[in-house]
Amino acid sequence: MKARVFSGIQPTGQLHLGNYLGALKNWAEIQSHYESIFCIVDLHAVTAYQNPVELRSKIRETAALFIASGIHPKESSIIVQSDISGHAELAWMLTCVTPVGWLQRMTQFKVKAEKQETVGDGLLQYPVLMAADILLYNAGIVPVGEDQSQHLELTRDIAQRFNSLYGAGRDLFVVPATHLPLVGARIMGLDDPTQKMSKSAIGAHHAIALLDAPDVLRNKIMRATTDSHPAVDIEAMGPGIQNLFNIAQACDETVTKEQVAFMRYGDFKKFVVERVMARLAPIQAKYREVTEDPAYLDGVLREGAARVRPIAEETIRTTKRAMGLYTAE
Ligand code: AQP
Repeated sequence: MKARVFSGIQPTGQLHLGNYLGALKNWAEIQSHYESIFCIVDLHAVTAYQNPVELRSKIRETAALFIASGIHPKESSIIVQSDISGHAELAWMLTCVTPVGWLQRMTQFKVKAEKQETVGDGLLQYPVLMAADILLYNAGIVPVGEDQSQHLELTRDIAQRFNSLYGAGRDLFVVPATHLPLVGARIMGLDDPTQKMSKSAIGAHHAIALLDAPDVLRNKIMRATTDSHPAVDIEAMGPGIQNLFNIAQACDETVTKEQVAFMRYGDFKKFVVERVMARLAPIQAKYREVTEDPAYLDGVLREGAARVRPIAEETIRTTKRAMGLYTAE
């Protein structure tokens, strides 16, 4: 039996190169080795206010981008989180075994809470819902970018705590492992290479969206923040140059440091533009094809949900039984 993989992306903002290189590309590469479930995590998205009309369309856009990035719907199950009620149900059961101090320590919570006047409970609970997503399917492997490592560590802690409280000597939940990509685990913002590239950052030149037109992405890369050196010094790359190099190498694995040594920054940026364009052009073409037929996308999501629902229902049943909750005989 193949090990099970689970991962997800929020249908918020515009999916960017960090989401692709840190997550989607990795998913596409490993999917055939595992039983893979890839999820559009809309319940996570609403931990911050989302315009309902936009959210509905972003869910479809994200599903289409999964397929355009190389996720095969026949090989992997593509699902929407709110379509499977077990995610929210299990999250409640896990909430009840999670000390609030564990959640308050999460870096992402602290960073996001700082930016809000009133902090919603959902933002604090975010990593418990993420644990529920993974444990619902007893996924052994979770491919994510580096920014999610801390949440994964918390998922392991919650699983272990639940097992020891309710497992009666056995492991009810598989304790999952993190799978980081070798290159591209942390892509930084083009305008500020000390900050992770992020959908919610506001700078117009911060992120390369997967659906950016060629002239838009060229412009963003050519304006990327570097440093005052004239040419690439491969022994001492500043954070901006290092980030652009990581992007080029993650887009094209044949790229080496020697290839870019002593390149003047303008030429180096053109070199990066070419690698990014070559990587994104087929994704954009496939995206257009997939979105031409709305019924196709609905079918993919329906099929994915039908495939995983029995797994989710079984986990809910066994978890409820273990906790002594009511289950109809
Ligand atoms: N900059 C990044 N480099 C590498 N991987 C990244 N990921 C996100 N940013 C980078 C990975 O993408 C997956 C999905 O992320 P998400 O949409 O669920 O939430 P996020 O990590 O919070 O992504 P964003 O873009 O930063 O969204 P906002 O701004 O809404 O918080 C994850 O596997 C993540 O590691």
